[in-house]
Amino acid sequence: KPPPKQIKIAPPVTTTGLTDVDVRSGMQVAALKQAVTDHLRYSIGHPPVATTLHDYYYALALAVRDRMQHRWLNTLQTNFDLKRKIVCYLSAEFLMGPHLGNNLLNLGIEQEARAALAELGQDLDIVLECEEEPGLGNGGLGRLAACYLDSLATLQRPAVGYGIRYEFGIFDQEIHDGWQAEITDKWLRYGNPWEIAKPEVAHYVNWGGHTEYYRDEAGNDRVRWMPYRVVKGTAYDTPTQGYGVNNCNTLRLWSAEAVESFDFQAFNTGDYYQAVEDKIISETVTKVLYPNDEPQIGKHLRLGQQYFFVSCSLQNMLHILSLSGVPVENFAERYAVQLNDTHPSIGVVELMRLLVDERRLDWDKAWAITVQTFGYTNHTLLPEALETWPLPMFQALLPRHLEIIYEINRRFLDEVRARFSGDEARVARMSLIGEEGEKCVRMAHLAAVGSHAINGVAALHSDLLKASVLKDFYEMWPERFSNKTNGVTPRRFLALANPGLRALLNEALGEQWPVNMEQLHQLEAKADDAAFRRKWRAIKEANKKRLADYILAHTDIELDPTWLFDIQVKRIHEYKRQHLNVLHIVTLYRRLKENPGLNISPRAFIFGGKAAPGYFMAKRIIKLINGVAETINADPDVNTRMKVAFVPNFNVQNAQLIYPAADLSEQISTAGKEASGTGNMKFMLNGALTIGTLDGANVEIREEVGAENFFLFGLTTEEVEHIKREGYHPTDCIASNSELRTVLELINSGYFSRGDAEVFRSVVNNLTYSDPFLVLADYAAYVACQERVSAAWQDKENWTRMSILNTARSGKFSSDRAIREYCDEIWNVQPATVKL
Ligand code: 4GP
Repeated sequence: KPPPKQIKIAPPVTTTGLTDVDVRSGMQVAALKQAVTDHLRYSIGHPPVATTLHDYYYALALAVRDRMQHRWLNTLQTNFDLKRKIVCYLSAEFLMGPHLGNNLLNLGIEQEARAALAELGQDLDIVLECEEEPGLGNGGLGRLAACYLDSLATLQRPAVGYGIRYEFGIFDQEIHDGWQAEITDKWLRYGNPWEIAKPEVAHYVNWGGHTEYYRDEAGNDRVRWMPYRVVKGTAYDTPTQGYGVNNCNTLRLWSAEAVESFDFQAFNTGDYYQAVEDKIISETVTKVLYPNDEPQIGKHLRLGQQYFFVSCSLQNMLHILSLSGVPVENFAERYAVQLNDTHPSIGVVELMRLLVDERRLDWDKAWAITVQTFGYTNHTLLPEALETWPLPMFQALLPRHLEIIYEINRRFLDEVRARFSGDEARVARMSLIGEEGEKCVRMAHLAAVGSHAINGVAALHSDLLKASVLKDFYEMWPERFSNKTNGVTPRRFLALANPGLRALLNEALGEQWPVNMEQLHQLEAKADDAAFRRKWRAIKEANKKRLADYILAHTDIELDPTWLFDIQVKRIHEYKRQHLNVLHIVTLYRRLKENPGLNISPRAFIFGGKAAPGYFMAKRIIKLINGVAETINADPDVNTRMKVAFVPNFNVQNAQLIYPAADLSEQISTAGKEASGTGNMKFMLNGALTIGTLDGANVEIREEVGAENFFLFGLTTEEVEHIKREGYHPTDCIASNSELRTVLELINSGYFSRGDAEVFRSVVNNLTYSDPFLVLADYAAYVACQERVSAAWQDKENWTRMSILNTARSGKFSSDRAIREYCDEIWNVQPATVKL
């Protein structure tokens, strides 16, 4: 066929005088209004009588996406032309949160969009609430990945986030009679305007079967993998827009599909239904996100998910490399691949397989490329969270990978023996294969061996990593280790979440602070200005009112915005010690009952967070919080001075209401257990004071803000280890503290469970006889520290001063700082300016 004739099409002129180009890319009110109207008509297609609020959300989202599309294509072209090295962030989770508000902010068109909708008779704030957030993550690590994508685009670094398009994200939490109920998260139910399906971008992923050896044309021995099943992964792209720049990067999520033609056997024998069943099996791979803190769940499928997305991603990188005409030998010069925890660490083996079996590189060359390509971030020291896979299961799913692991291990252990000769105990400890008990593949070891850079996520955590779980690896390769303290994006978690404070900061500092958080230091001088403090307080109180309205609407609990808002929101986990918080609440309750005249600062205790569906103790803790809330909130002796509320379904959307409303941020994990925490940073940014242990990034928060502006309590990591070594007896804590004893007895009596003494027995027994996270050991110090908080709250002016200083000194915790460190010290990735 001859090529199509080139003709020039003039942009059509619409009735409003706007050209088509404007309607798709114009940033003014008229263009946006026309774009929304067009999308309502041509993309959605409901007649006016049937047009819903959700339709307006969808139409505006599409209009915004058009604007991003323009920037996105320019970014891809620029990166291609400049041949820049690209960051590939491999993560099983991306907890992005609602897109619309953030994209309007990053594009700088919030006011225009608001005005355009107003002209159409709609309120932007109400339209924003229609968005169903993509909950493709459990918590910390998934949200960190999302913050990092925001910073990568804002800092103009070429980057792709590679992950999984789960059909069902993290469950929605409802509270039924105080208990958590899990509801399937059907986030794709009404479509997803942010993603662009790319059915032609597809890769094939093998599963199971066996391997065969053969000799190639050149006489070299090679291996062929004869799989039992082939699954097809197709790409869904979500553009991620930088703030105040044209750069717009890609989040590429893979979705599993059956390979129709693969099972011809079944088709040929007429077994159509068998073939359809296989199709269903293939498609379950990306069905659902698994919880991160249930050690045994969905093992087989989870490994399948990990391999699936990692294989698609690496194949995709190789494919793009060859499109660019770059030889495969230069892979590591073009890609910096970061492993977000061990979930994608099978990538080390998969890249070896692709290079050696498929591209026929020799082993040493392939290994050098692999190690130079990968970096590994560890997010937890909890032993039960360190991934291992039983050998038989691994072999059944990935037979070729197990062979490659054996070969990597053989060479690696030779190196260990050469360095530490005679130390066979060390060899056994470091091996990629665990041999004590059931044999298994140790994914953290694989990640450490296959990466040139290994990092923890806060200074303390990185030190503990070197001293505990990865000690042997540190002794082997000290130069691979570094710390990269986490950060959070100030765009979403300050500018977007706290518009009142944003306006005040703009007035005080100009408008550059969201990309230059060190400027916040200039606020320090304002902390002594009484008029500024008044404005600061008014903003906080308005935020508290906004949250109180939300809580009233969702729980029927009415909170007074003039009270101290004391907030703990995060996953429910014993090491995070929500139950320590509850013990303090019950202590205060008893004190008030016994001494009605007691002078306390009135407080609202607010909780939020999901428990893994199979985590018994965490689910009891939710019930306990709600039981205590029910009793206290209904008790007229105390409910004018204290109340308790559990916000259901903690997610990114309601987090944006919660952080700005906090006076006090609860960061009370057992020292040595919380790798970093990022909620602690979001609270600080919004001017909350922290009550916390010396754990994770709390240590650095306290360093930045000053000890006098931080409520510190509790055992240190060394003390925790010491006590555990000596033999910890929680009963001793109870024997020596009659108030603690009474509190535990009250809980155990059924007082907070409508007389049913069974409900909390397991919690009380666990604390009394085991208490693995030293709740009772820290109880007295915590209660005493809370008294200091109450006293400090009485001095409003000084509290406000401290609040201002918290925001003023939070600059270090911007994800921009963290991403600069990764780019400079691990990835070696330079900015690329995108012009339109
Ligand atoms: C979390 C850690 O528990 C948290 O301390 C840290 O701030 C966050 O990662 C980001 O680094 N870990 C997880 C997980 O979310 O699944 O292990």
